[in-house]
Amino acid sequence: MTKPPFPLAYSTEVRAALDARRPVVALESTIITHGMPWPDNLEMAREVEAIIRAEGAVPATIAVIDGCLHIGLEEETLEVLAKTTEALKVSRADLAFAVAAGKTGATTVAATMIAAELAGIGVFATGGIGGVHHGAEKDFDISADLEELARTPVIVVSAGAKAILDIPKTLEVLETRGVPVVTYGADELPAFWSRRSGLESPLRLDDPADIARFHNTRAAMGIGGGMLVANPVPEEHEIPREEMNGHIGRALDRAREEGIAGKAVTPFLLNEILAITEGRSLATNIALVHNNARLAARIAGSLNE
Ligand code: PSU
Ligand code: MN
Repeated sequence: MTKPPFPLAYSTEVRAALDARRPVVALESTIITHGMPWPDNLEMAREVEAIIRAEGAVPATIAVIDGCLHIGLEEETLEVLAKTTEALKVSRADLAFAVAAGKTGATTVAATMIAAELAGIGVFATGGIGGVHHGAEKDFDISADLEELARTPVIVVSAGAKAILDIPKTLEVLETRGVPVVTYGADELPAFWSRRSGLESPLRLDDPADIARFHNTRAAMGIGGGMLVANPVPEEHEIPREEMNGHIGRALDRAREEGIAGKAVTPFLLNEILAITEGRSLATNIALVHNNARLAARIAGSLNE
């Protein structure tokens, strides 16, 4: 194999699976370093990997460690990453910066999609994507995740856009940029912690194999870009929308009072909501990531057929 032009490392398990064309699911690392507190973050990361293996696929957690882009993390590395408070949160703009400068960077949805495509991995599981923030008409805070979905051909399995976002505006941007939004098994788009958003899903599919077929058909027709799959959190773990709306409102007020901006907004809001709900939001977040990992593994199983 030719040497890559920058530091790149595959875990043994991922390399073997890719070579044998067995199903692989990419996983992001910002959710580990910036999305959940220690030690729940490590436990979540391990469980998600175990769920993917139990479904017959191989997990590829993606991160930049000391300037090397890792596709799949060995166990010890995952633990070091979960413990660090130093990791950068890297997106399209700064993924290469972390590599060039020898830094440790956790990959967002956007950066994970880039790495997945580079590795030839077609599907990726996360919690929620970034999107259009409330008040974006004033501060232009729109996540680079949306742009990435428009350009990079990877299926992103999420529980919808995080409910801290302006979901109608997020849907509008996705539509403008030609990103299919497919809700799995429901007509209504989910809203992360809640099964309902009050918005009809643009598309619906009920079978992982149909999602894979849709993705492959887009590629065959030369239609570029990725796809967002929204997978509603299981009912027993959801926090109903009416209740979440109150918590989210309070968290948004705090962010405004404290002048939180830029990359810090999403981690701040998640942390605030964790405190307000006394940990319930975290339990739901973990449950929905598990659920997404399972679906992503099933889609991955059909992608190469
Ligand atoms: N989903 C979660 N928790 C998270 C994130 C997603 O359940 O922490 C992260 C993802 O990495 C996503 C990022 O790409 O938040 C969005 O950040 P921003 O809004 O700054 O683009
Ligand atoms: Mn932002």
